[in-house]
Amino acid sequence: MSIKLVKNRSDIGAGTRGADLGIDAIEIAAINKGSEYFNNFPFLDVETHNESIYDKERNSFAKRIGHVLQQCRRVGSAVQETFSELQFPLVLSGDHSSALGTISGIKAAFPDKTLGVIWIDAHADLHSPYTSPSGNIHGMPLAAALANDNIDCQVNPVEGETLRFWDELKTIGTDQAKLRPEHLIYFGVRDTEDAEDMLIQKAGIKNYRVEEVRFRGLENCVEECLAKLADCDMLYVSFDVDSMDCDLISYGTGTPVSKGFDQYEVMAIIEQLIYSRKVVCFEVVEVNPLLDNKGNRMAEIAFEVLEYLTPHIQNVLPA
Ligand SMILES: [Mn+2]
Repeated sequence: MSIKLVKNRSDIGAGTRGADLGIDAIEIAAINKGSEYFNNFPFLDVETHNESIYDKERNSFAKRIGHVLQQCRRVGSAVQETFSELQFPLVLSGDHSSALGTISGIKAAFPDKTLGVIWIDAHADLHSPYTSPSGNIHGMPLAAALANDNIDCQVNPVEGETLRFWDELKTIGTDQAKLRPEHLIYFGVRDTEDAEDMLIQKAGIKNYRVEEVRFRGLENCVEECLAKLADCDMLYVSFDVDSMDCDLISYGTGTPVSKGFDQYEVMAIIEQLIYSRKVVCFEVVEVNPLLDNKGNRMAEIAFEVLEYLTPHIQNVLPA
């Protein structure tokens, strides 16, 4: 078994343009470092719908939802196809709405296996069109994966096409929820809205905050996280670069937040997860070089993380 890169240069789930350039920024960081990384792995380019940012008719509660749905289906098919070739999908995406596609692809490939998700992010990404203040779907992938509308916190009227597309988003690749709340664990979430906080509390979703990880020790927290996911047959690790501290690292991401992890903490968390031997897919998202205040720094750090973790993934792949 070997790694295959799935490149999904889509940013239509974000509110700010430029995350579609994140993958190329990471590749340029690799080239400038003299690395052959991107020459060493087979890859698949997922077709995109970035032209849909020009659509005048957009639903304000779930912007470009028809095209995001189609993009998630494409990512899901790419991930499922990668598994069918007995390869490990290492997904590089623009905005984080992609993760619903990735999760759908994993569940379509392994419908009878129980999935655990480790979400390393400053944000909970738990909004639905009913609760979202922005209508940007990169804040909604986990609500769709959990098939939870959080209707108790409804503020937006959702109807017609938006309702139909949202229902379709929740059922890509499967006819039911792809993920159970007890099988979702956050690392580094620190910028949420009330509706998300209420759902996190009600569903009992664990969030390892940056302070907790530092105070209790990173290894202890990851070990406990893996114990909580003991029922899961397979794990998906989703790394949003905004989980890192924007003041320390860079503002090169759509929704930067301070007081996050540094890259070494992220590398150590994911490395320990990999050695559970249950990680079947890893994804890196939300590098936006147009917003970078330090040249191409965010992409350089994202590549540092990728380059460090890849041999560890290879170490645990079946021969
Ligand atoms: Mn995110």
